[in-house]
Amino acid sequence: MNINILCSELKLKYPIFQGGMAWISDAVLAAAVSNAGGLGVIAAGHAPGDYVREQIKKARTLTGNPIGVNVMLMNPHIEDVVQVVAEEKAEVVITGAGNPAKYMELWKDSKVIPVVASTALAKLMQRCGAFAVIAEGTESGGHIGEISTMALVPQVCDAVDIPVIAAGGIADGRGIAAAFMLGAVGVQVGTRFLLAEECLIHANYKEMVLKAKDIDTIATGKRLGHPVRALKSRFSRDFAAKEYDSSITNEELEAFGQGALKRAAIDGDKLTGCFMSGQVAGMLKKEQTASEIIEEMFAEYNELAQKGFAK
Ligand code: TUI
Repeated sequence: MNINILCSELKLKYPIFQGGMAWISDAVLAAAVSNAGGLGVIAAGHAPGDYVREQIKKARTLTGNPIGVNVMLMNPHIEDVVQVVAEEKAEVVITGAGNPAKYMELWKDSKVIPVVASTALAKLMQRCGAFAVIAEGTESGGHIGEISTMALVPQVCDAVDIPVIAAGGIADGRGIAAAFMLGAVGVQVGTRFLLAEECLIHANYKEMVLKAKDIDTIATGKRLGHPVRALKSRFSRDFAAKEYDSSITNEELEAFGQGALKRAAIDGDKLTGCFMSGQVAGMLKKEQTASEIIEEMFAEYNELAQKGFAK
């Protein structure tokens, strides 16, 4: 590969970020990805600042390579987490689920890379001093925007002059090639890392990802203003049904979803857990180490490039 700006600026071997998945992306997974030459990312999710500090410190004992922290802006402990991330000087701060403009000055020692689901937010983030943006399409797992990766990435690339990283629907070398074709300089991958050996989620979660077919994810929660993509399950079907039930209040619906991701990731509860996943779950057939995942993806990409991207 030619000189890549993410690799040179962030000291990576490969221009791949591991997605910051709440209750999932911890120090162990992040360090494994960073040791494999990508950017490992610790997810703050809904956790308090102390948890985030402990995870950053732990990751530093497991890898000497750069790491990222994903700050989910709907976190109830957001002000604490914002401070901890500044104090611990993560090389990269990735934000999701909102607009991080008011925190950018505080994070001046880090490279700030907001996730955007629109060109408007991408332009605003460029004006606020973001190093890059992640354009995340609706194929992703978790909290999602409206636009597909195929349509979003080129429009964001045209809207800004800073580097763009593509996310959503990317799980192999073909996805990397497609991202580059759309103008991105790197990729963020979440769902495939659910099947990393270093990803310590409940075995039921991994089994559900392995069994999933192409049509087995569903987006719920539009009524509450934050749609979430997850594997079809008892919980997601119940949630979808309640969403159309006008006798249920938004507060009741919100309460029904409370803690559902933790019940999936930690307890493996197939009945009440929310197993967040992207649409690529149907492509994934095996567990591998983080290093094997990254090496395989870029070997596939390199083979495609060598053939001039022809079949
Ligand atoms: O944030 C994510 N993915 C997530 S966050 C999450 S935790 C959660 N749990 C329950 C409900 C909601 C969240 C699970 N997965 N991805 C990044 C992302 N950011 N996708 C979409 C956005 C986004 C959406 C709207 C970013 C900014 C935005 O608007 C900003 C504004 O206010 O203008």
